[in-house]
Amino acid sequence: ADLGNERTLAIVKPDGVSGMYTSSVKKIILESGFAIQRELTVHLDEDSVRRFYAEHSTKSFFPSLVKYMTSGPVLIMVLEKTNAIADWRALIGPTDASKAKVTHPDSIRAMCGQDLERNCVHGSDSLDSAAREISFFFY
Ligand code: DGI
Repeated sequence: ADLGNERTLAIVKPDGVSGMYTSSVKKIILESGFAIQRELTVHLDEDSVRRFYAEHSTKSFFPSLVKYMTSGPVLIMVLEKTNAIADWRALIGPTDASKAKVTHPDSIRAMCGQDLERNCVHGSDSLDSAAREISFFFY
C-alpha cells in the first residue's frame, strides 16, 4: 500500500498514558490510515521538555507545562501518510481540550484531554516543526 511520505510527530502526554488512552489513540491512528513508523515510551526529564518546547520558554505557563510533561511517561510516535501533519492536527482537535469537548466532540483531545494544558496529545503544526520534532527524538 502507498502510505504517502509525509511524517508528523505524535505524543500521548502523561495524562493520556496514565488514563489508559494509548490503545484508543493508536486504534484511531491506524483506522485513520496512518502508519506508525517509530514509537518510544519514555519519561521525559525537565531539560528535554524545556528544549522540546523552547518556543514557549518565555510564556507564563512554561513552568507548569514542564511540570506536567515530566509528570509521567509519554508515548512518542512518528506517523506517516499523505497529508499526515494537517490530518493528525484535525484528528486531535483544538489546543484547549475543555473547548474541544464543545466544538469538536469527536476529537481526540475531547475524548481524553481536560483543559488548555492537560490536553492529552501533541501533533506537529508544520513541516518545519515536524522535521525538528522527529529528529529531536529519533535519529
Ligand atoms: O500545538 P498545540 O499543542 O495545540 O499548542 P501550542 O503549541 O500553542 O502549545 C503547546 C502546549 O503548551 C499545549 O499543548 C498546552 C500548553 N499551552 C499552550 N497554551 C497554554 C498552555 N498551557 C497553559 N497552561 N496555558 C496556555 O495558555
